Amino acid sequence: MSTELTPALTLSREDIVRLSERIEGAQTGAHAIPKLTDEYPAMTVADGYAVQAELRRRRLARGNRLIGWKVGLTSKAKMLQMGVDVPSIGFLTSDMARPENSAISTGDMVHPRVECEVAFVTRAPLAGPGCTREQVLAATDYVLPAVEVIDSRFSGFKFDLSSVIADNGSAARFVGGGRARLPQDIDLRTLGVVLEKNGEIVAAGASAAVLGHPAEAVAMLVNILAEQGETLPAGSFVMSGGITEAIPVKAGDCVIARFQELGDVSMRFVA
Ligand code: OOG
Ligand code: MG
Repeated sequence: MSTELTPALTLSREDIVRLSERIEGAQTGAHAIPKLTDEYPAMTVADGYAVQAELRRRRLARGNRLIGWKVGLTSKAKMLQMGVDVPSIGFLTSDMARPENSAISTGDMVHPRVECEVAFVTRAPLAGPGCTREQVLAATDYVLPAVEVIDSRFSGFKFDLSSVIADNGSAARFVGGGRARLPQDIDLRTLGVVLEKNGEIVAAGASAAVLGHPAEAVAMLVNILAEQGETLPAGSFVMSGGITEAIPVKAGDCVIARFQELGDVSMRFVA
């Protein structure tokens, strides 16, 4: 699996700004747009990250705080579901956080889906290249269970790697909860998770589905950040990627992710 940012940029600065405005418009208007590669077939991964960086700059300029990062497409189930087999990263800001047990509105999203993820909170800075799982575990304050609500801004939830990176990895909302645990107190590979929607089990898996060990995904994130000249500061919240395939949700749905060792994370969706 290569995450190298080659070939380099093909988009002009004007294109990057225009595409970030287009994605931002789709986000705020909750309407789908064609994937970016329909118009820019030569768009590269580096172009995608340039659009994402501009989206982040604009989000922070509006007063939102950077809380951390997400890694996506880190499990076989997710890669198969989306037809993209290279992990990608996206940023998480304060406006995307939702409390556990809360009502999450679907009216301001296009076609939301939920994913069960192991989240990490760091207590020391991490920098790549060459960041390892061991370094991630040593820098981890605690782990906790999380549900990510993803919402591709692209029609039919269909995209390629460059487009989904530009769209901030479909990031929309996230809920952390359950029980925080020290990483050394549990086996982070064998954590089971059961996802229930309206009382029925709709997905189940184990944490090793995420690159063999979810801390591996955090190391990959740090190394992708390094390719962009960035590091992961202490106190970051990082979601390591969906363990199972993502499940669509609509207004009226109740979702509970039940994690072994880490407890439950629940939410309901309203119009
Ligand atoms: C891309 C984001 C994937 C994950 O956990 O794998 C992701 C998508 O599937 O829309 O967040
Ligand atoms: Mg995810």
